[in-house]
Order: sequence, then C-alpha cells, then structure tokens
Amino acid sequence: SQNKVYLAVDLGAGSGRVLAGEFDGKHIELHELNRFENIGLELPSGSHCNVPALYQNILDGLRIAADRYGDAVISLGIDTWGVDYGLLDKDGRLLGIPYFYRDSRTQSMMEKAEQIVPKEKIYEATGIQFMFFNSLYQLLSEVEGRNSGLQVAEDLLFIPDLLGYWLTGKKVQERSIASTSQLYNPRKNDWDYELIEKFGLPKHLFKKLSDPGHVLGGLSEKVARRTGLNGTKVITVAGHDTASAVAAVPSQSATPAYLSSGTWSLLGLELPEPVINEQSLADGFTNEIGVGNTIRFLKNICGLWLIQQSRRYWRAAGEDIAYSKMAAFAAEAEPFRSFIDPDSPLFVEEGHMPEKIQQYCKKTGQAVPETKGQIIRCIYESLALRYAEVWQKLLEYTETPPKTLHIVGGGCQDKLLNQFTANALGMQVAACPVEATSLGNILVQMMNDGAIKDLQEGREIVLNSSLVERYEPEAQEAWAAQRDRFADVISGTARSE
Ligand code: LRH
Repeated sequence: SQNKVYLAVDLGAGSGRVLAGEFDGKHIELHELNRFENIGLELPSGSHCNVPALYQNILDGLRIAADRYGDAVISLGIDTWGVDYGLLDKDGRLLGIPYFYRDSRTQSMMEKAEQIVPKEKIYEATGIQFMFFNSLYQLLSEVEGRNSGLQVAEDLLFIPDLLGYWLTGKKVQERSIASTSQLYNPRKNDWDYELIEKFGLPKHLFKKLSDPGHVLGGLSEKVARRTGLNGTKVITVAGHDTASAVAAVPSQSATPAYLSSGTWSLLGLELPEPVINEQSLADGFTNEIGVGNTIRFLKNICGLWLIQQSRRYWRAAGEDIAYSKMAAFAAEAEPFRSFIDPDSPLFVEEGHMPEKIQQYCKKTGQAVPETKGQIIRCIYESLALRYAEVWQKLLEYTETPPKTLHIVGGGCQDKLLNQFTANALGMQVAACPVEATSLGNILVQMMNDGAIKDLQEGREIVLNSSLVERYEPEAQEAWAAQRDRFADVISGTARSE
C-alpha cells in the first residue's frame, strides 16, 4: 500500500520551508518541497514581516506536494517562530502588515509594563522569560501609540494561526504559540485575563484556546483549486516552532534535555509542571507550553544569530562564505583567545556584528579578534561556555539529571560547535535531527490520524529515522579553566536577560 504523506510548513525568522514526511509504518522520510527566505520589510512604519509573501511560498510548496503525492497527502500543519501576530477586522481582513519582533517599537516597553504590574507579578502569572520582543510588549506599544488597528480589531492571530486561517477560513488561537506571548498563565491553563485587563488590552482578542492535534479544517475551495490538493486537512500542530522541535527530541529520558539550535539557542528541560519561583525568575527561565501540555523549561540564548549576522556582514563586503567554510576558519584559529557574552544587548540589533564583537573584546580588555577565524572561534567558544553556564543552573531543577544533551535544528550540523558544547558541559551530546521542527509538526498530525498513539512512540520513530551523532567531552581540564575565565570576562558587562 501507498505510504502516508504529511506536510509540514515550518517558518523560522530567517527562512521557511514546506516539507513532506513519508511514513512507511516505521520510519519518516523527509523531502523538501520548497525553501524560501523570510525577508523582512523595512517600511517607514518599521520592520515588518512579509506574511503575504510567505503565504504565496507556502501555496507553491503545496502545489508541488499535490503534483508529487496527490491523494496520499493526509494533512498539513504549520509552525513558526514565536511572539508575532496579526490583527483582523470584523470581516477577517488583516489590519496592517504584522511587525517583526526585532522592530524597535518595543523599546522601553518592558520598563513601562513593570510600572503597571511589578516584574515579579508578571512572572508569577506567566512564568515567561523577560524578552523585549514578547507579544506583551509589542501589544503594549500599540496601546501606548493608540494604534487604530488594535482599537477596531476583532481577532488576534499569531503567525501560524493566521496562515491556518488563510488556508482554511477557520480561526483559532493555539496554546503553544499563545504561551510565548507572556499573557498566558500555565497554571490556569488559560490566558491571564487579570494581566490582560491591567495592560489595557481588549479582552475579546483573547479567545478560547485550542490544543495541538485537532482538525482546524479542510483547505478552502480557493486554496484547493489553486494548489490541486483535495481532501487535505489542516491540523493544529504545536504552532510554536520550538514546541514542535522539542516534540521530536529523540530522548527516552523522563526529563529530556535539549538544545534547539537556530537563530536562537533554546536550552532546557522538558518538565511535567511549570516551575515558577524566585529562583527561576532570578535565573531567567521560561515556561512555555509543549505538546500534551508539557512545559519547556528553558532559556533563550542568542544563538547562531551571531554567525548569521557575521556572514551577512562579510557578504555585503563582497565575500560570500559558506557556513562550512566559516567553521573551517574557526577550527584553524587559536583556541580561547577572547570571549563575548552572546546575550549582551550589544548584539541584539541587526548589523555590523564582527565590529561589535571587536568592540566588546576591546572594552573588556581582551585580545581583539582580527581575522575571520578569530572572530568565528570567539563566537563558537563563547556560545559553548554560555551553554555550560545555563546548564549548571538547569541542573538545579531536576533530581534526575539527563546523561545526554540532544542538539536539534539547523545548528546541529555544526560539528565543531557540537564538540565545543560537549567539552564545555562535560557531558555527552547527541546531534540530530536537523529537521526536528518539521518532524515534531508531523508527529502531532500522525497522532491526530491515529498512525501513532502518543509522543513517546513518535520519538522512537524519530530515533529510528535519523542518524544520531554522539560527541564525548574532550580536553576537560582546559575547558574547566575557561569556564571560570568566561565568567570573569562577562561579569562586568550588561546582559539582556
Ligand atoms: C525560535 C523562536 C524562539 C522565540 C523566538 C522569537 O524560532 O520561536 O523560541 O523565543 O523565535
């Protein structure tokens, strides 16, 4: 009999893709149907996300799926980066082009929010890490600016919900993506209406939440005609990409440890219940919602953004260097020359990354990296040492420390960084799968379809479908010394949570 095919639409802040997962009863084989860049729109009103262009690219991917797989396509699911959203009027029309989270409109909104509700109270209610771009601060900037869209909006849809609406005509707010807003209460399993009211946000925008694994609807007639897909259902998967990625972590542990490595590095544990207390607030840990209402207890660390931005800088100067080449440069450079704090506010905004890294090193009295290799090595080692710092803290939250850290996502292709991570943490690292996000997206569709009974079974299928590479810690004495040096270097500099 024919294999079943599930489609995953997976959009990151940097790029998007449509993939097909073919399931033969034992393994999932992924095929990329369409890959495209997620290019922001710089307009007089700010930095926007070109959702209409993403939508066209999704439709192109679906057409390819129809040509290639026809009736074998069972369903599709959509996941995207967190926090961003669109507002709709009473007729379902988009009110303005959605903003990109790095837009400067959230400047000083965190302080503003804390004047209205104390930081401790916001954390107590939501358990979410304070990041300047959370939907809360984006929405607060709209309240402050008396944004006309917000005043007439009938619906607020996060990006995966919005794209799902365009495909099906059905509107929902899905729980995992809603939990990234910092307006969701993981203990009440609902929006925190008290916060919503205190911040002056229209209450009617926060509706009944839907869980991953339900049928959103069939493709609208228009979409079916345009793509040639008939009878394909859209399933509400874990709309937050990180939630989908963690769903596919091939771990057998009771509290799986993962590093979802992309533009951001999300390092944490999967826990059954939220952990919201003074210590987790001080440590800056977040409690996002996963498949099956699990908790992603993790920290957002500035990740490959540093590498992506450096690459872009050199490309603008006329040198297009592949990521593999960048890693090769780093491998040849002298070890432990200088460190940065990846989470310094200096690196948050776009542009001039290598120069900013040099500035940081100069300011902290270190050797200034000059060559590309020195700069990239500085990023890699600093990332690994930052992971180690966060890992030490994470260990305080579990009585059964996992023996392996699973690195998933695009960043797990970077062998040098994987090895550095094993060295810095002093533990085994298992790298794979690269496309964890799409696999997690597909697993939820398979649960809906009855092809698998639960996530546990799904994770076993992922393990059987991928080639996991293991890295054992090396050079432990040298790295232990560098952990202390790293702590000294960064101790005097500011940190954005
Ligand atoms: C990763 C991610 C992360 C969020 C950020 C906005 O793509 O979803 O989990 O914090 O983007």
